[in-house]
Amino acid sequence: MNFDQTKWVWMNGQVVPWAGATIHVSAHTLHYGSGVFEGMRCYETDAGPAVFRMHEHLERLYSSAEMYGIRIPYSKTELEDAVCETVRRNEFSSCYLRPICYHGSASLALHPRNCPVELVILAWPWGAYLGEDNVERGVRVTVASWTKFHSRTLPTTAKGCGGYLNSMLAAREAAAGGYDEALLLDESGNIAEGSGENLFIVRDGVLLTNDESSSILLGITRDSVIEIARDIGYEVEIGKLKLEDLLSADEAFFTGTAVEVTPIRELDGELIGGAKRGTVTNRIREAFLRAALGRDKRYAGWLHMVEPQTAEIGM
Ligand code: PPE
Repeated sequence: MNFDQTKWVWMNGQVVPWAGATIHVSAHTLHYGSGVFEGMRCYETDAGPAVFRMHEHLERLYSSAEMYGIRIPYSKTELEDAVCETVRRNEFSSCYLRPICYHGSASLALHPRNCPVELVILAWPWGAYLGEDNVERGVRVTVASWTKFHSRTLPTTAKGCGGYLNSMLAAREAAAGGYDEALLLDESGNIAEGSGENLFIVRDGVLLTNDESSSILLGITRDSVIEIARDIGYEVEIGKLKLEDLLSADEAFFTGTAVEVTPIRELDGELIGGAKRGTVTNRIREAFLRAALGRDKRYAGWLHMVEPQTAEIGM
């Protein structure tokens, strides 16, 4: 992760130097996690940088904000322009983007009624989230002893800052045990998701994944993979997933903006699908990257070009 390559930050309507993008230690969000955020990727296409599914990510930002009673003080178009400006000002051809909207400083009562709503957009270059080698080899995963929070605890479909303490505990536990990533189960013991990813299983050529009834964040990569897989001709079934489904799977992979499509090699020391290479996973990963890089016309609508376009994207 390279923050040192970022020069500019979009903060409350203005582009400010990285070092000047600060908030006060009395900010409500610092104490209580009262903010919502998004993670998006901007890819380098032949027609210039393009933000993958910005529309859906911003829709989710508004909906996360609504669930926490935060009123975002900008229109969708203003935010789209702000995201593009952040990429342009930093002169990135590709990057990760992190819009975050939070309660600032005014009071530390739990109800943030007097606290201003602030919005910041960060951008930085971010390569393979779980390591370059792991994209090829697959990641080693452990089942977390922490349970994924239930939707009666916090809205699981919202990307709320405070909710990530749950993911952080699981990720720390996995790292302490020498694993690459944690898998969290829901309150019923079914699989929920990784600390920052959704899960797919491949069994007999069919893709299986769960939904919000298993306390997951409804990932935009998950949605893209479901569509891409069906377009290739794979059947995709959505339902509860148990650990035994994962252990008996032919292949398994994580999806998420940061990890894109990353194969899972083993779960707590058990190899998934033996030692054989995940052919379905590879096909899905390649098709996903072709879409994100603007090399498949069918998915051109998923790309938001950073620079205004004069001609259609060439394929
Ligand atoms: N579940 C969780 C809990 C999650 O955080 C993410 C994204 C996903 C599923 C996949 O969602 P989507 O990106 O829309 O496909 N995690 C973001 C943050 C990861 C981080 O460590 O930070 C991400 O991938 O950008």
